[in-house]
Parts: sequence; C-alpha cells; structure tokens
Amino acid sequence: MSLEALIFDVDGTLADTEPQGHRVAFNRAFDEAGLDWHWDVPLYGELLAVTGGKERMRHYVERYRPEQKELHDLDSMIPELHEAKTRHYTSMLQTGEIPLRPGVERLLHQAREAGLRLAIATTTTPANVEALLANTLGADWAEWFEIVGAGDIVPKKKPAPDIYEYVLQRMDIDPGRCLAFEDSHNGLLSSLAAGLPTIITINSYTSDQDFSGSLLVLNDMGEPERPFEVIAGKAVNGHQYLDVDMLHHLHKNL
Ligand code: XBP
Ligand code: MG
Repeated sequence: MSLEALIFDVDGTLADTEPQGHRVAFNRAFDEAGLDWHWDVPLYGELLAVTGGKERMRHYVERYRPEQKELHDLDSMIPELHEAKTRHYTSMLQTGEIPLRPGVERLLHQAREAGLRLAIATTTTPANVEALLANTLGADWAEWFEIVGAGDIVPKKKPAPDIYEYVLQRMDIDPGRCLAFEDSHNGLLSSLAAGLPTIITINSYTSDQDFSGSLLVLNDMGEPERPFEVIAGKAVNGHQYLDVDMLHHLHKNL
C-alpha cells in the first residue's frame, strides 16, 4: 500500500500549546470566575493525563479539590468555565505568540505540493484549531486539510481511537495508507488503536512517556539547517529532517 495521507494531532505536535497556551487560559478562566484554582506547570503536567479541557477540570476537582464539589454545581460550572477558557485561549493565539514547531510548516507545504491528503485528529475544541492555524498558516488554512476532526465530535476522546476512526471514515481511506503524527502517550494509544503507523515528536511534557509501538520518536521534525535528533527508532539514511521523501521511505519499509 502506498502512502496517501498524513493525519496530524494539534496540541503538542503542530505547536507547543500546552504550557504557555492552554494552561494559562485555564488559569485566566479560573481567576475571572473568582475561583482559587491555579494550575502551575508541574501540576498541569500531571493533569494532562486526562485529555480534554472539560474532562481535565472535573478530574482536578475529583482528585485534588474534592471539597469543591460541595461548593459548586460542576455540571453547569464546567461548561461555562470551558467557554471562558476557549475565549482566553483563542485571543492569546491572535497575537501569534505560539508558533508552529520546527519543520511543521515546511512539511505541510511540501506534502500539499506532493498531493498527499492532509487531515487533523485532535481532542481540542475546533475554535482552538482555527485560532492556531489561521494565525500561523494563514486565513486559507482550512483548505489545506480535507477533514478537521476535533473536540466533542466524538464522545470518547484520546486515548480512545474514536477521533482517528472518525477521520479515517470521513476520508474513506485505509489506515495502512496513512501516517499519523503525535506527541503524547495518550495520542499514540489512540492512533495505534485506529491502526495508524505513527511518528512521535516529543515536547517538554511528553519526553519521558512510553512510545512503544511508534515508528519513530524525534525531538522535532527538524529543518535543513537544524537537524532532528532521533530518540528511538530508525531514521532513513541521509535524512536529517522530516520531508515527504523520508515519509515515503518509512512507510515503504513498514
Ligand atoms: C489535547 C488536549 C487538550 C487541550 C484542551 O490532546 O487534551 O490539552 O487542553 O483543549 P491531544 P480543550 O493533543 O492528544 O489531542 O480545552 O478545548 O478541550
Ligand atoms: Mg497532542
């Protein structure tokens, strides 16, 4: 089977959005609501074990602040907090302060020119994808991707395979003709369960996670003047940054 499509996770893979993006937006929503909740960088790293912002807030209360359950009606408060968080996050991204990770824009351009089909499979809210990609790729970003599978469109978020299965079904493509790109253990569990060979680019929150079953683990996608580092797996001889040629080689040798 030949390689026909690339499916990308967003948070942590296309951009390092968690530590200075999502985390800060959650804290702004908590402050605005007059809550004494605060997620510092290490605590947020623990909370990332639960994907999805609404699910993560509920997990925080259950696990770290059980007394808050008596004080608030979480069923109505969490969706409101999440709306505020999305507002803060999307307005933070308007400033362009969170760039795409090394190699991402180059690879997307090249893949598009080579006629590979592109798609997105993410846990994050659709408005967050729009905010990131419109401010980095440009206003026509949506034309780059055949399908954007995001947020609550599937009931079960990663590590369940549902979002990848949704995207594959909408593309009407066999997972063996695709490569997925992820940054986290939960993301990898999701893509592998959907039958997708997966390349990992780690980040500060995920560098110690288990990526067994992935095709290749890199520090990032690399650029011609700034090669990637291989953390696990085998890069293709002579390649120092991820490009379409390397992806075809990796896929052929599956
Ligand atoms: C991403 C996430 C989310 C985003 C939050 O997971 O779990 O961190 O925090 O987005 P993945 P929402 O990269 O594996 O898709 O707050 O909109 O849910
Ligand atoms: Mg991710």
